[in-house]
Amino acid sequence: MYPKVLAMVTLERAVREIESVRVQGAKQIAVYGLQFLRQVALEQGFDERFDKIADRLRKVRPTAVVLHNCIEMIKQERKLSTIDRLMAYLSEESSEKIAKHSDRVLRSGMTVMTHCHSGEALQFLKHGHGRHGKKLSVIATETKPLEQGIKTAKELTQARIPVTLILDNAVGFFMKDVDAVVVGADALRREGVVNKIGTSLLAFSAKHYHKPFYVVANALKVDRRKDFSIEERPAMEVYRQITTAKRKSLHGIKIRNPAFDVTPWEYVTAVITDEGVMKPSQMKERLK
Ligand code: RUB
Repeated sequence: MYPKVLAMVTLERAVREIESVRVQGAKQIAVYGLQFLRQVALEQGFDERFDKIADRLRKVRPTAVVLHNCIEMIKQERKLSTIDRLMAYLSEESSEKIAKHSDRVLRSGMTVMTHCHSGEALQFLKHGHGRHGKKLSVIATETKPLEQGIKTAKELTQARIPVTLILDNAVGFFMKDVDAVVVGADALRREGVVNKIGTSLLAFSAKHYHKPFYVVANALKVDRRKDFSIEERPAMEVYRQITTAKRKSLHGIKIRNPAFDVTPWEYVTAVITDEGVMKPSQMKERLK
């Protein structure tokens, strides 16, 4: 089915890296996918085998829209320079532009709550803390079941941002102490912001305590797909976190493990994009 055994092995490895969440976050998944597709294009050009490989990659984590949007553009233009342009945009240009808006959102001394591990949200916070000299502190949720929040906490600590790691179910307890919530996005849709499961609970809690809720997302996260689904991950990810003794008594019990949820626009204060800080009304207009 795939052209070369070598390419197939490598493809399967790329799929595993994304599927296992070792490569995670919508932007990183896209950058990783683009690097792989660049190699495929160099080897065999942009023929229909390229399309098959691209389609296989984009289905691995179907909710995140960036890789999908990139593949659509590549299929139209069929040029290496398109891949290079997209990689440059994702790796540098978009984050530099997003960072410029940190003055509009971040103030010195702020405590920010975040969820999961969003490369874009973290770059924004690190930029504000470092280059703009705003001393921030962050409350990071652990993010069950895969605990990407620990990755977030480590990364922030390395950037010398004081961080407190909390359980997901402590969000309501700590919300009164934060000045803002800043999260990333897998997709910006008409229905709202798609991001790691539990994000909507931060948003509901933020609204209750009158705290601003910001989403950091580059323009390739705009999602106009009709065919959209929330990825449901293996029950085992939930199951293996339950102690062995308790697991034995769980036979016959259904476990659900959706990876993302949708936060309706009415809970969002603004989306910080490389094209500007957008109000939900502007985003909705754009998504029409
Ligand atoms: C990651 C997640 C991130 C968004 C945005 O989920 O929900 O908040 O993908 O990330 P998972 P980024 O760990 O399941 O991939 O800002 O890096 O694009």
